[in-house]
Amino acid sequence: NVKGALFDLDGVLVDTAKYHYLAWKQLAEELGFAFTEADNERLKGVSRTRSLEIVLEVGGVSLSEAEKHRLAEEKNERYLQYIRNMDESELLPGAKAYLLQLKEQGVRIALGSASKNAVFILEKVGILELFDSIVDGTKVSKAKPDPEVFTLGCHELGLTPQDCVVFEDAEAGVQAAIAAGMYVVGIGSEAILGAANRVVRGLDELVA
Ligand code: G16
Ligand code: MG
Repeated sequence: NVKGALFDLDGVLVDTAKYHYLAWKQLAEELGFAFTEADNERLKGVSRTRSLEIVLEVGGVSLSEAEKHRLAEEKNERYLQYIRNMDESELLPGAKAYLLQLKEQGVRIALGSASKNAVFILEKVGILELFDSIVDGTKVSKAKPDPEVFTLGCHELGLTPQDCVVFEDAEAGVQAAIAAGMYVVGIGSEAILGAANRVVRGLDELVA
């Protein structure tokens, strides 16, 4: 019987991947190379620092730590310009309805995201108050597929892994949930998320 639900942010509740993509693409162009949507798939669920390394790898560019730090800041400034205009209409189909449904059933809700901008985004789209716990990129040191983000969320809810279900769109996130000993629902395609206990196209499929 489920007592806690842990949600990834990007790709599960909102589609921020498109804004991450625009910001990384501009950075790549500035550095003189192209960055495609296919390349962008590799950044999903991955931390900002690791994302930059992947982008630079795509362009065959190597830089000093100081330069990398500056570019990561620059990318985030651009990203913030995009997400500052987000509103409730950018919630993915079924996201809010499903959160409300769980709340009604007495299920406790936590966020498990790699993003350092998670609270800002939840506030923008108007669902921040639905969360009992927020575990984001400012709280964890180990990235998915490490289970830290979900283990901490479950702990903050005062529950055990067997009580919790994770909703994830990224393969590394599904692996993290499995490593945490939790039931995991993949959001996306069976081909990519086959390791999950169940796969649905979106949260709207789960709304009663
Ligand atoms: C999200 C995105 C990643 C992004 C990461 C860090 O993770 O999927 O592409 O690199 O957050 O974001 P920020 O630069 O805002 O700290 P998640 O875990 O919510 O899917
Ligand atoms: Mg995600």
